[in-house]
Amino acid sequence: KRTYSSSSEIKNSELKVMGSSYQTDGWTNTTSAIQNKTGCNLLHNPSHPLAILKELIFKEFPSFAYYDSLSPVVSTYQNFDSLGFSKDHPGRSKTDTYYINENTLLRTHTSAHQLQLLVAGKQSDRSLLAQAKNGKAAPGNERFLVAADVYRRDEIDSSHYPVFHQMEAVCTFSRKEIQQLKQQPAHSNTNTQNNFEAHSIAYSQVAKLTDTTVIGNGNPKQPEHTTDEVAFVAEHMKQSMNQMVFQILSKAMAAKKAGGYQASDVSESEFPVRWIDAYFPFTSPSWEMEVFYQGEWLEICGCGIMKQELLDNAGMPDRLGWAFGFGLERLAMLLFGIPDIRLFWSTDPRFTSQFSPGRINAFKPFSRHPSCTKDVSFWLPSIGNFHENDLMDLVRETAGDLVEDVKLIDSFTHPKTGKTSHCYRINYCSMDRNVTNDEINLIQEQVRDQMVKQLGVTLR
Ligand code: FA5
Ligand code: MG
Repeated sequence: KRTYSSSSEIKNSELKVMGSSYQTDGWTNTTSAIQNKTGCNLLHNPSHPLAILKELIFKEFPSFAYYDSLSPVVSTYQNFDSLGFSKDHPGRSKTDTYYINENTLLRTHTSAHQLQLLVAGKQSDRSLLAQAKNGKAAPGNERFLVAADVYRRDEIDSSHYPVFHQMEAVCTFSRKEIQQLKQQPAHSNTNTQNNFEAHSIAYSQVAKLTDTTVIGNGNPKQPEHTTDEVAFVAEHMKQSMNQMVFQILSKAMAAKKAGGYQASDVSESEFPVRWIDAYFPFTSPSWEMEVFYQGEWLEICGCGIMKQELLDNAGMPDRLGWAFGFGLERLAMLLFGIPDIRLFWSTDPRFTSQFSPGRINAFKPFSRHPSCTKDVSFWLPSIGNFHENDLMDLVRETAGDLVEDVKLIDSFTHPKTGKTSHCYRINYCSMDRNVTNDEINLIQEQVRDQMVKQLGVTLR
């Protein structure tokens, strides 16, 4: 086990991810703790809450092709360039992204597959299309869903984990199709799936949902699109998403009424939805969908009208599209009443035995094992940068999943020397057993040791 922190250490070495070996370089920062997560495949266990939610979403889009086995290893081009991220976009930074090497990384979002799947559809690339689970890819990947694990260097707490899961949707239309769909009289066809009318019927059922969207200046309609086209595609997207959320919440409600839903406090009126203006390099206009849950607006999704340049690059200049990227954990936590994002990774039977395929039920919390906190105070290095995510990875690499959270609790700059001191509190806790103070002391010693070696800090 080692943390790849210094570029000299890892030159000419190899990193194995998902069965393939990659040459490392000065960009490599994928730790073995993260490497070990890449094959976990939580989405392939039908009794896992994330996989249950995934299947429920797939069912809401029966005419879409869907994918859930694409490798997390993608190129920098796929993850960033193909989506129009500028060369200096902060998302590309080593402090935010797990690189395998300069040109290869662990996808930070499922949008990394947008262009690749559109191109595969256009070129009838069998090897990729065959990976669609329901065989709906032919003739072109004009509408598809991708569920997958994504990786981001981030803080550690009950709602952040460096691996989480997203569901991407891409839905494209020819201009002719838009005209036809717009002219279809409402309620005319009960057999339509995923068209405008089907969703407008559903929309009346969710009329209580609020819509606060204003298309602001930084979020314009693209010059290639008419106002009418954008209005249609945006409406289709929002209604599809409202319908999906509504259907899934209805299932949760039904389960609750049937007596299978007790602990979690879901009720129809508790789930208003709103759309907030947002910015993404690959959609314009863009929005974030938020759900009101337990007194707070919770961001669950980013979405928007696809940049025409991406469709042009896919060889589909005659089509328009919408796309969304949902965070599965946040919706799953809400539906199943799961209080901590780390529980999704638990192998404790008290967690895993509570769920079964196709069923939404309330998680019954089991008693937590006692935790053990340790503080560490240090002076920042006088040369070079200190980035918090480096500390997060270092702690995770040393303590594994025993680390529950890491928080900055104090910071000050010495008036005379100008040196800055930080104090972090590390909370250690096991999901399945009691930890001893002696054992945690040993780990804390290793953490302190590595902080000096890897981060160049001076312990106090
Ligand atoms: C994206 O990842 C865009 N790719 C979404 C998108 C797709 C926009 C298609 C437009 C078109 P963002 O970084 O906001 O955007 O993440 C999307 C969702 O993932 C969030 O709304 C949230 O639900 C979830 N998410 C983001 N970060 C985390 C995290 N650290 N832990 C759990 N869920 C997260
Ligand atoms: Mg966001």
